[in-house]
Amino acid sequence: MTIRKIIHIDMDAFFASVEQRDFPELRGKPVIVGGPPNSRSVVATCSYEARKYGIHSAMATAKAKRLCPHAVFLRPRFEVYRQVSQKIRQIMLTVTPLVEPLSLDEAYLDVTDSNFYANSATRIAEYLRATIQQQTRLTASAGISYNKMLAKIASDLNKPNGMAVILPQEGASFAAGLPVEKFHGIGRATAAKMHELGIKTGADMRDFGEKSLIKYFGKLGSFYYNIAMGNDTRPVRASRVCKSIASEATFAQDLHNDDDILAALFAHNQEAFHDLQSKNMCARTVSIKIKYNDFSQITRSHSVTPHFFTAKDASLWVEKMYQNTAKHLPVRLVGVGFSNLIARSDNRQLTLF
Ligand code: TTP
Ligand code: MG
Repeated sequence: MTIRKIIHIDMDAFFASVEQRDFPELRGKPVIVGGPPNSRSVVATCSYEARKYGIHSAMATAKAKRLCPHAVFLRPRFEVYRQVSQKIRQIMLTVTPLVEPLSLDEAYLDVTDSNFYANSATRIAEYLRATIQQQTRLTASAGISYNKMLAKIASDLNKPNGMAVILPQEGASFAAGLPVEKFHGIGRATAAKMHELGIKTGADMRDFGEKSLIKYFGKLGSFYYNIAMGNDTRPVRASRVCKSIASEATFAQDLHNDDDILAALFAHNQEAFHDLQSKNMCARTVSIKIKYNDFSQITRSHSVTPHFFTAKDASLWVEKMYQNTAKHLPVRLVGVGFSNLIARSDNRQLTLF
């Protein structure tokens, strides 16, 4: 079995860093993102300046206010975080299609077969952190190892704005020395139960033995036994592939003439194609959809090989398909969609290095 190369990327103080980026007056200050401090809400996250006061995610905002009365409390702006998240996802997809997002700010990448930087996972991680910083003005930390569990633990070792590598020959002893509560997948209740059994570290877990772990923890016992030795065979699962991309809209007033309808179709073609590109995808099929004022609807599609290279290529077929529609009723909606999607090859990116 080949040894895998897994990278775990995790943005630093994500929501709070976005706020400090967008509002420079907040930089260097304790910033808390979450519900209002006078409510029963909790802290989503806080800046590293606020962490010095002992504030952390999931703490009651009222408590955070007591610990640091002069902190700035902000409501989350999810729309902005989602946009940043998409941007970092795109950057990740330039080095491998095997990207598994865990949350808005975190993902695993399997770069075992990546051609970048002579297949050096460390240099790929450096490239990702630098590119993320360049394109989003936010810092990320990275962990590099031969499985998901160790990569995730490694990304925490030099946080913020740092990275760490756990090599194959180091994994077992690293896991042996790790307190049980530091293993991801061992929650607070399980950790407490292990403590009662005298299990404090990975080494204790290993010595306790697989059979006994199964006896006390059921099926998960085997998983615990394996992670205790730094073994984790879970594959990186690429995020669900997007099946189609479309742009459409209903008109305020029905359109009657061909030129106007075609102009609208071209605009949607442009929009959908642009969306496709921003997701690093290519499409083999283009479709049009037209709804008439009697609420009937038609769709037409056309496929090419290997795929559409430009919006113009697709628009030629959009026009042809429209001209072949026989109906001549006023139109209330038009749309253009792309399907049969494939990931854009990385050749273009490769020349950048
Ligand atoms: P994390 O990566 O856990 O935290 P973080 O990025 O803020 O800080 P760190 O530098 O330690 O990685 O979570 C990412 C975002 O998810 C975080 O910015 C806010 C949100 N979040 C919540 O809303 N509630 C929570 O309990 C946690 C843990 C995170
Ligand atoms: Mg984070």
